Amino acid sequence: MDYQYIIVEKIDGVGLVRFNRPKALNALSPELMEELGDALLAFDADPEVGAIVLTGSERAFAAGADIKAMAKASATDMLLNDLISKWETINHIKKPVIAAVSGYALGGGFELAMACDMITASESAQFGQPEINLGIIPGFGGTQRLTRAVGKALAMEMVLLDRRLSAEEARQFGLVNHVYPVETYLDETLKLAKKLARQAPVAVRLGKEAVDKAFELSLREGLDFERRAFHLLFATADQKEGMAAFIEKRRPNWQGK
Ligand code: DAK
Repeated sequence: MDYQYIIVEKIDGVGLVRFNRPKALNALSPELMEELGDALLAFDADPEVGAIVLTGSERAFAAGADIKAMAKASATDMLLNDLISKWETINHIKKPVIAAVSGYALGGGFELAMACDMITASESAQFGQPEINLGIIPGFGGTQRLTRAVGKALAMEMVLLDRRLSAEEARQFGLVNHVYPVETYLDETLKLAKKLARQAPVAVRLGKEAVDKAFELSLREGLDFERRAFHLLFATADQKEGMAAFIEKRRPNWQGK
């Protein structure tokens, strides 16, 4: 598929999406988000792909939603122009998605990264919610996902005063899995993604769903969900194979069934 604002590639079971608006620091325009949604759904449906990586450039993962595309919008324009469904696609992807962040991850760029399952960062990564400087607030989870990770005090400072987080700070708060040198962050992220792509696919899918439930359900409901998913995995060929391989002291050969 030919895209104008993203570049997609498949590498050893990993679907890689690179944002490609370098002059605008990868500002997430409606057109880019439409292409991203399309690419995510295509990778999610592709049996050759086991994990997905989203990345930008060394200078910018993404400097936010495209301010120039929003500047003149009315409240009803924002409500009716279906921005939401383009952004929401990320929340419906079944395969694990890693955001590989270098440079700016601001506003919607940071929110998009937080909607992924893991974040890796280069040492130059900078995370922030600068919307307050534009007279608005975050609109895609920045007041919710961020607050759960960093707590109320720091979230208030970030949302109201544009306090930014370095890569290392974000790692300490559990927002970021790993921090790598700028030169290697993408290669290291691809290694992590290839590892994910080699795991038992049905167990990965249910594991991702179950961890996500921890943010959405009560503990009782989350535990019930986990138990059902655990039982369901005993209906898979991969559970039989995984346990047989352990006993026979060999590597498992997953079928994704
Ligand atoms: N939008 C459009 N263009 C942008 C941009 C952005 N967010 N960020 C940078 N650019 C453009 C600049 O306009 C400039 O273009 P030209 O003037 O050359 O044409 C070019 O990228 C280079 O930027 P600078 O010249 O400013 O570069 P600097 O190195 O001096 O500064 C910077 C880099 C990242 C600090 C600065 O560009 C900056 O502050 N950018 C804006 C960051 C920001 O405020 N981001 C938050 C945007 S609001 C929602 C979904 C999402 C959202 C809301 C709702 N729903 C689904 C409901 C999200 C909202 C946002 O993200």
